[in-house]
Amino acid sequence: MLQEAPTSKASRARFITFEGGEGVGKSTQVKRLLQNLQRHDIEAVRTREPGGTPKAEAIRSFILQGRSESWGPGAEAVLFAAARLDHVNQLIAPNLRNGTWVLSDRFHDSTRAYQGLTGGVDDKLIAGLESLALDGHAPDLTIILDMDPEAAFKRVAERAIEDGLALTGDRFEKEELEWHKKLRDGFLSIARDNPDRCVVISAAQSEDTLEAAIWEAVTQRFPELLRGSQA
Ligand code: T5A
Repeated sequence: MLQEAPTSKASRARFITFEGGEGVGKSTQVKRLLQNLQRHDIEAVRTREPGGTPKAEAIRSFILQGRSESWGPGAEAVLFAAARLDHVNQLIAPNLRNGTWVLSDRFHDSTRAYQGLTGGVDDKLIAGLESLALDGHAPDLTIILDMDPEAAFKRVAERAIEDGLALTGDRFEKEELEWHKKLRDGFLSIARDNPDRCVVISAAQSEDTLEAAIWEAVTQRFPELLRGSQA
C-alpha cells in the first residue's frame, strides 16, 4: 500500500486522479504534487490503481502477471471494479471523510479507456461497474497526461537501460503501438466529454516544467490552496 504519513489537517479534502497511457510520468507527478500540497500544509495521501489496499494489490498482481488475460476485457473490467470497490471503501472514502486529500495514480477513467474504449467492453457494463465501485466518490479533478506513446516507450526504455534493467513490461505494456494510439485517443475523448472534471496536460516536457503546469492546474481548480484556507 502506498499510503503515506499525512501532514496537517484540511477542512475540505479533494480527490485528484492522474490518468494517461503507459510511462507518461503519472507516478513521478503524483509524488511531486503530494510534496507540493504538503508544503502548503495540506494533509494528503497518495495511492494507485489497481491497488492501494492489500486486497486490491492482490488483484493487481493477478491481472498484471497476465493471469486474467484469457478471460477477456469484460471479466478484467469486473476485476478492476472489485479492486476499486475495496480501494474506495477502505482508503479513499475514509481519508476524504477525515479531511485528507487523496491523489490516485489511475482510477475509473483507466477502466473506461483500457477496457471500454480500447478493449470494446459495452458502455452499460462499464457504467454499471463504475456506479457500484465509486459509490458517489467521483474525482474532483482528473489530470490526463498526454503524450505520443512511441515517445513514452522510448523514455521508459532509456531509463531501464540507464538503470541496467531488462525492459520486461506488464500485461498491457506488451500491446501493439496501434493499440496504444487508440488508448491515447480514448483518454482524450474522456477529457472532451468531461470538461468540468478533466484537464489535459502535455507530458512531453521536463519533470520540473510538468510539475509547474500541474500545480497551476490544481491551484486554478482549487484557489483556496493559494489563499491558505480551505473552501
Ligand atoms: N489498468 C489500470 C487497466 O487496464 N484498467 C484499470 O482500470 C486500471 C486502474 C497498471 C496497468 O493496469 C492498467 C493500466 C496499466 O497498464 P502500472 O504499472 O500502474 O500498471 O502502469 P502505468 O500506470 O503505465 O505506470 P508506469 O510506471 O509505466 O508509468 P507512469 O507512472 O506514467 O510513469 P513514471 O512516472 O513511472 O515514469 C516513467 C519513466 O519516465 C521517467 C521516469 O523517471 C521513469 O523512468 N519520466 C520522465 N522522463 C522525462 N521527462 C519526464 N517529464 C518524465 N517523467 C517521468
